[in-house]
Amino acid sequence: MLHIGSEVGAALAAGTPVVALESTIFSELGLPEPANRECFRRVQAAVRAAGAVPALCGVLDGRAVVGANFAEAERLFSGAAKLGARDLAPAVAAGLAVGVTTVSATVTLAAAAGIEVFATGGIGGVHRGAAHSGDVSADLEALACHRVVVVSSGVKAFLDVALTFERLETLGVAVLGWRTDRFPAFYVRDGGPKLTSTVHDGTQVAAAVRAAAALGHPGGILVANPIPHEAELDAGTIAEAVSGAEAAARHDGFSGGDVTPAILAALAESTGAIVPANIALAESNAAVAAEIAAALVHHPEVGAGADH
Ligand code: PSU
Ligand code: MN
Repeated sequence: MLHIGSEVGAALAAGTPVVALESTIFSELGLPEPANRECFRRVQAAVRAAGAVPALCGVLDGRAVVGANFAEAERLFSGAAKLGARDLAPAVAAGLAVGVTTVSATVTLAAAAGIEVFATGGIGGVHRGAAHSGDVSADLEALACHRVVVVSSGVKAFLDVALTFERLETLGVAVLGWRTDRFPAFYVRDGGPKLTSTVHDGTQVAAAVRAAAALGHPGGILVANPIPHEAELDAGTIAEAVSGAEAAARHDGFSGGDVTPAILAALAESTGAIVPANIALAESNAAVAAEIAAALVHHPEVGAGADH
């Protein structure tokens, strides 16, 4: 039911650093064609350039795949079924042909496969208006209960960043700013709440992972890496695009798991600079994740990513 690809399996056995990748962001539910494939090409190149092996995750023919090969990746990129953590078991049991995994599902699979580091663009979180809709991404709960380091540029721009940050605290997820003391706001470097921990390299994150394991901390660590300076967008433009995209998704009556893809698609259409910025931050997060994975491998006493 859990299939670990041959390159990833060999890397894990040999102690080569591995970085897990979700597949939703590389499907058309995350980015429009052909930017989705371009994003994957750059993300996996960034992981490899830092000496780590990428492990693209998804569900294919009723198996949860960790480390999709080239042909499997191609199938995932055109996948239309979005799987969160709770959807994994039913999808596998039903023999689903193609399902792309979100952050929550991928973190679950990474933990099951013994992969300690995961990279994405932005995690899901508390949606604006959640007091009414109750829409809170399963990504947060997954971060709280699996010992996996997640590297993201904060949370997606259209969420309620302050409420998401509060929820991370409630859930006990440690948030480390990567060379920043502000929680990044996805397309914009600053703008988020003040952080209590800042790290400057992979070794410092590895030390935090080691401490978390030693102290019995049950869950993961979120490393918040701001979008690269040169790719950063204007906060005003983003605010406007986000309200437009949100209103469009609401008007079209999307609910549940369809909300996020609908807003992402509307955003991508609204402003030309959004997709390149999304790719740039995902690529940067991949490089940071690979550095952390390498630091963990070089400090083996840091402890394996066992679940509680
Ligand atoms: N952020 C992006 N692109 C994406 C996602 C987030 O920039 O494709 C995806 C991730 O897979 C994330 C999911 O886990 O959206 C969250 O969906 P929801 O809000 O339905 O939990
Ligand atoms: Mn949701």
